[in-house]
Amino acid sequence: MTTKQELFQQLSDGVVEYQEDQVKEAAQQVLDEGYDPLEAIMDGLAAGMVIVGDLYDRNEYFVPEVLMCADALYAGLDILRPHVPKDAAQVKGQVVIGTVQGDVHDIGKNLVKMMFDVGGFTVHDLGRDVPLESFVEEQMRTDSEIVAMSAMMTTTMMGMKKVIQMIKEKNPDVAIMLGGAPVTKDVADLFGADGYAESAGNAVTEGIKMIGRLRELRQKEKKA
Ligand code: B12
Repeated sequence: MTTKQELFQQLSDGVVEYQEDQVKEAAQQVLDEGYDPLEAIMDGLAAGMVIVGDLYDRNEYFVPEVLMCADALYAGLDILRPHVPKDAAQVKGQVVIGTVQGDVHDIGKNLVKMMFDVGGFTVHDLGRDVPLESFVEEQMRTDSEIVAMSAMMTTTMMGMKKVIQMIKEKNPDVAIMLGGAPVTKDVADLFGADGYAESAGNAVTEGIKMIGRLRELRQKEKKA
């Protein structure tokens, strides 16, 4: 019996050394041994990508290596993701999600999407490098309560502010959540967003709080 820590280490090492087969084997073993697939994704795969980020920052890795690491991570996610138990109690709401225009970083966005999905939300995923207007159009098409945007570069992050202005003009009731490495709570407040979460782990709790605040607001408006 291989311990949980050993398998999570194999997942993380496999992502860092872009060893897809090692990641696939360890992911399958996580399931065979009955360990928590969500924990394996966060403490194994995502933890490995954080190390990749450091190697990139230290110019030990460049775009080609990082791309292969991302492929290894997704190979593990494809095996583990379907086994993450879904909170099928009741649909908590609808979320439009995507990585903003000019930005192709989607690993973080896909982990947040997964958390909303298993958290019982209906998720409308626009993907990456999403034209700013598409967030507005998809929110109106689906009447989603939450619009969640991801950006991983300081340059592309500025597009979030434009989306918030466009959506709030059309429908001030929509709750807008921001996230991504360069995004902070202060930036989110400055841009006029309704919420921010540092990681996928607390994105759903923040989402539920935002919808709660929104519904309270509507109640007050009705009574007024
Ligand atoms: C992987 C990666 C890539 C991959 C992306 C593969 C993919 N499918 O995503 C590739 C190789 C394609 C890439 C390309 C580039 N990259 Co790059 N990349 C990274 C790297 C190493 C890791 C990012 C990652 O996936 N982390 C792991 C995930 C799990 O963490 P995360 O993304 O931070 O997400 C978590 C939180 O932020 C949060 N979160 C994220 N989104 C959201 C959204 C919401 C709503 C919420 C609530 C939370 C949330 O929750 C997530 C999970 O907990 C980072 C380094 C770093 N330190 O971040 C550089 C980095 C982001 N890249 C960078 C750059 C500059 C580039 C390139 C321009 C390089 C080049 N010269 O070509 C290109 C740009 C391409 C483009 N147009 O977007 C810079 C950005 C600098 C800046 N601040 O602007 C970084 C910071 C590296 C560096 N230090 O310079 N990159």
